[in-house]
Parts: sequence; structure tokens; C-alpha cells
Amino acid sequence: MKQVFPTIPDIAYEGPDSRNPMAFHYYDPERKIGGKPMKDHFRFSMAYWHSMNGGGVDPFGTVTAIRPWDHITDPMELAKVKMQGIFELTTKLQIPFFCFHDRDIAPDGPTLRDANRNLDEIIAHTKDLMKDYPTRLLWGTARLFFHPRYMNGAATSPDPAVYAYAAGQVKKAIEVTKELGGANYVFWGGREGYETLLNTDMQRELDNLGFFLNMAVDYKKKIGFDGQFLIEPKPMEPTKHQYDADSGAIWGFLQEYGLDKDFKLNIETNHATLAGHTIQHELMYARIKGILGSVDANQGDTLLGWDTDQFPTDLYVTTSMMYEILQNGGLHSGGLNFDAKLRRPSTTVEDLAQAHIVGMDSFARGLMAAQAILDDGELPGFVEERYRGYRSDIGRKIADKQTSFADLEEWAIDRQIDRTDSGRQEYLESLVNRFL
Ligand code: XUL
Ligand code: CO
Repeated sequence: MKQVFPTIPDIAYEGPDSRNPMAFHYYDPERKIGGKPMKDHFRFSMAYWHSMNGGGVDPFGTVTAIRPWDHITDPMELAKVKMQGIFELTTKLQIPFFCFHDRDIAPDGPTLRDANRNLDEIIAHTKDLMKDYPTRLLWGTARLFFHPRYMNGAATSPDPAVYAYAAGQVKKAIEVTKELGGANYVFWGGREGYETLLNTDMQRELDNLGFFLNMAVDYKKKIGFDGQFLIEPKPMEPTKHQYDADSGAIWGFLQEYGLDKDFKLNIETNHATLAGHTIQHELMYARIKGILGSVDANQGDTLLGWDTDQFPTDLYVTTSMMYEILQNGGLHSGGLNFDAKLRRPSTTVEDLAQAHIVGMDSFARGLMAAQAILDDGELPGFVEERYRGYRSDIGRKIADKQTSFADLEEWAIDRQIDRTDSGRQEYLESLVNRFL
């Protein structure tokens, strides 16, 4: 088979002293950390939409990227070459998975039937590629935010015709995800929110969204798709407000609509910061509720108020993420999907490979640091000790819920209760820095 990216070599681990930009310096796939090979901790994935499409488009300018398919004009031929491209590039980079939206990989059509026909042809081609390459599908999803029909939302549209079309589109996207052996299926509600409350019936929109997701669960069971359903939080952009704003908002929504056993979360770094949280906050919240499913790995720019989707390079952040993921016992069916794009002036395919390399190396360092922090034990031990009061006496009664306001008042009323222990934040920050 003719290569799509002939200038990109197979990328291997060469160690921290190597100056080769086309090599891993920390990511050593088979090296065991905490008894498990690095590759199994991460289950890295490449995002089709940023790596094969996109190409540097922003609201002020068109494509800047130079790609081997730039001469191809036939949309189906282009789609097939790009699909071969992602299989080839992931294989060269030792990235075991990819992710896609239905309309990223195949041209749309005037009706859903036309779009489905195009999609089926590309899915058949993808199944053939799976025989020649080791790359597998981490998750599929439906693009319910791009076409003008979705300008007022999909499952939260005021127009039932749009709601019905969206249901049909998601049904098909779940089917093809199953057909490709996808490990998960993602719902990102890009326009499931509002631009203004002046025209919005919030209760109806939330109910319609809850019913939509329940129908998706019914259909998943009906066709025997055993992948994990994931919801991806994001508070805003493209709309002013999206209902799936953060881990906490989704946890409440899932419980209200009886969906909490059927969904986990796909948590994205830059979405967390848009919500005014750290990514560690979002991962910890999901972890303690048992719904940490998968991660869209990227990073934002603290000076910019939108989703810049940069490749992750901040070691402090990757360490905090791996600290949560290790305590989650790993990502299970999930993975670390690089939902990240090149900066617009980074135009070459070499840039695309090197962006994934630095992302993988940054997570390798984060993993090593986080495992060392856990092995050392002082940090988790400090947290444990901070709450030691709940192991005995009145604290034990609170922890066991064996007390009342009257009991607690009686216990407290004649005691002089003053400051508690120091939180020692600065010392703990120095402790973490020792492992970076
Ligand atoms: C958008 C975003 C999406 C989802 C999938 O901010 O993150 O690409 O990951 O729809
Ligand atoms: Co994402």
C-alpha cells in the first residue's frame, strides 16, 4: 500500500538524552510503572477532526496546513485517503486508538439516507484498514453542532423535526461505532444550551435531552452495543451556556433522569478551565462518584478565554491528571484522546507527529511523577491524617451518622473550640515539586 505520510518514520523510545525530535524521550510503551506497562495506563488516541481535518482554520483565516492530500478534489476519495492517513500515522506513533465524528470521516448529504450511504462506504473502507493496521476505535460520536439545522440545538432544539433528525443521526453513529468495535460512544452537547434565556424553555429542553439519552440507552441495549456511553462536559462555546457544564452539573442531571448507571464522563482539560475549574477538580469529582470514564487531553491558554485545544505540555497538569487516573485504577474502557490541534503557523506533517510526541512524553512524565507521589505516601497520608478526627469519639459518630443537632450542641456547648490544624499548602506544593 502506498504510504500517505512517507516522510514520517516509525517513532520509538530513545531516552531523555536523545536529541532526535522524531523519538520518544520519556514514553517507553512497555516500561512498567506501578506494575503496568505505560501504554496500558494511557491508551492514547488521535482525534480525526483535528489531525486529518481542521488544517489551521480559525474565524479569521482559512487552511494553512500542507497535507499530502491537498490535490484530491473528489470528496469520497479524499475521505478514504485521510482514513488511511490516520491509521498510518497512529501506527507510526504507537498510538493504539483513534476517535471520530460521523461527519468528519464521510461527506454529509441532502438527507440522512444520503449521509448514511456515504458513511457506510467509509466504514467498509475503515474495516479493511483494520485488517492491515493495529489501530482500534476508542470512541465514535455524532456531529450535532455543525450543520445550520442545529443552530438552536439538537436534542434541545425547539423544533421537533431537528430532534427527530438528531435521533436518527445518533442511532446510525452508535451502529457504526459498534460495527468498528468501538470501546465507547461520546455525547458532546455542543449546542445543547442557549444563546439567551429570553427565548428558552429550559425545563422542556432538559426533559427532551434526558429523554433523548434514555432512548439512546434503550437502543444500545437493543442492538447489544457493549461500549461505554460517555458525556463530555463543556460550559460554553459554541453557545453562551451548555447544560453539560461540568462534572457536577452532569452528575445531578444523570441522577434526575435515571441515567447514572449508564453513563460516565469524558473529561477535557480545556473544558475544565473554561468552567473555572482545574482538570484535577473535574477528574476528582468524577472519580469519587464512580463516573470517570475517559479523557480528552489538551491544554488551554490561561490568557485566552476560549477553547484553544493545544497539545498538552504542562508537566504539573499532567502529573495532577495521572494522580487522579491512578487512584481511579486506570481509565478502564477509556483512554487519553488528544483532542488537540496544531497552532495555525505549524503547517507540516512533521509538526503533527512532534505535537503527539510531546503530548505522549508529557503524560509519561506525569505518570512517573504521580506514581512516585503515591509510592512515597506522604501526600496521600497527609490528607488521611487531616481527617483523623472522624475516626474516633464525636467524629466517629458524625462519620457513622449516629448523632443529631441536639447531641452535637451538647458536646460543643462548653468547649472552647478555636483554630484547627494548619493546612500546610506551601509545604505540600514543595513536596509535589520534588517529584517533577
Ligand atoms: C469540542 C470537543 C469535541 C468533542 C467531541 O470542544 O471537545 O470535539 O470532544 O464532539
Ligand atoms: Co473533546
